[in-house]
Parts: sequence; structure tokens; C-alpha cells
Amino acid sequence: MKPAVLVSREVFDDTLALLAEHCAVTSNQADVRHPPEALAALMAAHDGAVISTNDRIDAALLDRCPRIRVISNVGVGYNNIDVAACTARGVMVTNTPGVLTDSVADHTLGLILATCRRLTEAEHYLRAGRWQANFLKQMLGKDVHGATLGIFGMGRIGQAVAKRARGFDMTIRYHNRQPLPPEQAAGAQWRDKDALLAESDIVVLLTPYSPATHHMIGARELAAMKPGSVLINVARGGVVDDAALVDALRRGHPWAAGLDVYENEPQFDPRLLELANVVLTPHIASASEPTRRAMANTAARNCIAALTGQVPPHLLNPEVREATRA
Ligand code: 8YV
Repeated sequence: MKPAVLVSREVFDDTLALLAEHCAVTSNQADVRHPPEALAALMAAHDGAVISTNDRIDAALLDRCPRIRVISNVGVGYNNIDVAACTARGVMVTNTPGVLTDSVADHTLGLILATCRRLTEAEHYLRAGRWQANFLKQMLGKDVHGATLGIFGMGRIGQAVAKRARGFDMTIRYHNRQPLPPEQAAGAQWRDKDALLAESDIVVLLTPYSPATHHMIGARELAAMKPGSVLINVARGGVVDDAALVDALRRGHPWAAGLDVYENEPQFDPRLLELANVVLTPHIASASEPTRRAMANTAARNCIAALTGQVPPHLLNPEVREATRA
């Protein structure tokens, strides 16, 4: 009998076809968001689940689903999953690194440009019929070329952002817990957190969310940013204290922000909407059609591998598989 797989949200038809080669699939092409209770009830009848980063997997839910052997996340960030609770129950966890790196880096550059050159504010001005004349000091922004870029989280995506930034003649600094080997840093210099905030014209956040990075950027850090600088958050809601950011943006320090992620998504601090010096996108950094397809198909392959005795390509808790084999 084929293993049973729940796909919690809408995916591409070819993702379902791929899964159906090996599994009996329960899909959700109507894309109804299952509340936690309903998700647990559904998952209880399946061997594997392909889930979205909006689905929360915790110990209480897992205890209701003893049949589940793999949780396959459609996304690289997996702070929605209690991996330790999965490991303790022998449940494999997988994610989709790599396939979204370039799309997220592209979007990051888009947010940098839009924020520094006030693109969305300028478009609103034009659409509102307020463009009556051309004048020298119209919509003055910040230059992107030649700026000092400070990247928090110089992993795959950070390095892809740095590669693009070099094309804009930017000076690149970064902060990771440990400095990278020189060949990976490719000329970018490591700074401690405070030095990076103080030196950068553009600060980009790409740090994964965890209790350790909760409110990593709060009132103190915002105040420590260079005058006239810009903050870009494509990491996760919760890495920035959004309330502190609103207060700081109201004072014009930082000068502006570009945000793709928020605390309590899809809710967000409504005061952000009152600010002209912020560019807002709804968590779409990975949302090019080929990339979202590659993410869903990678998740499907991870799930199939886990349920057919293979090692999933992106297994986050290999100790589960080792325990099964022992
Ligand atoms: C989202 C992301 O997951 O991969 C991640 O960690 O944050 C995004 O790509 C995307 O919204 C898919 O649900």
C-alpha cells in the first residue's frame, strides 16, 4: 500500500503528480487554511505531511499524530517546527534550502532599491495626481551604488546578496557568529554587531529566527544605526521589534525601511501603513513562479524519500534515521 501524505496547502499540479507516483495524496488545492485542531486531525490519518511555513508543528500536535513519519516544510526557514519534539518522536523533518537563494537575493536588492530611491512612495504620489511639476529636490533618495552594505546572516542568501551588491560597487561588511573562511567571504569583512550597525548605510537582515534572535534589532540597535541609513528585513518576523521600528521610523532614524516579514504575519503593526518611509511587501521574497515550484517539488521529493526508505536530500534531524536503522 502507498504511504499516505497530507499536503496542507495548495501546490502546483506537477508537485501533486510527483507525490502521487509514490503516495496516496490528500491535497488542499482550495487552499483553505487549516486551524491547528483541524490540521492535527488530518495529519493523524497520514504517514507524511508536506506543510507550509505558516503551519505550526509542536509537541501537542505531534502527540495526536503517532502515524506521522516525516514533516516536509515548503520553505528554508523552519522555526514553525519544533524539531526537537519531532526528533524525540522519531519524526523526520526536512526543508528546501538552495532553490530559493537567488530569488530571495533578487527581492532583497529590489527592496534596497525601492527603499533607497523611494519607488513606492513616488508611485503613490504620481497615482494620487500630485505630480504638478518637476523640480530639483523632488523625491530625493539615497544612492545604492557605492553604499556600505551590512549583512546580518552571511549564509547562502547573504552571499548571493553580496554578489549582487558588488555589481553596485558597494562595500560589503557582515556579521555571523563566526567569520567565514576568506574564499566564502569574497572580500566582505566581518564586523561585530554594533560596528556593523554603526558603519552600514544599508543594513540587511537574513538571520534565521530563533529564541536567540528574537528582537535582535530593537530600540537600542535602531538607535545605533548610522544616521541616514536604511534597514531591510527579509529574515523573519520577530527578528526585529516592529513596535520599536515604527517609533524609530517616525523619528527618521533609520531614514527608511524595506520589509518583507513581520511579527504575527499576516497581521502586522497597522502604524506601518501611516509611514511614507517604509516599503512593504507581503512575505514574497521567494515568490517567483519557478522558485515556488522548485520549493514545492523539493519538499515533495524530501517527503517521498523519507517514506520510501531513502535519505531525504534535506533532512534536518539525521539522528532520527540513524535511530531507525540501528
Ligand atoms: C516562505 C520563507 O516559506 O523559505 C522560507 O523560509 O520564508 C519563504 O520562502 C514562503 O512563504 C513559502 O510558504
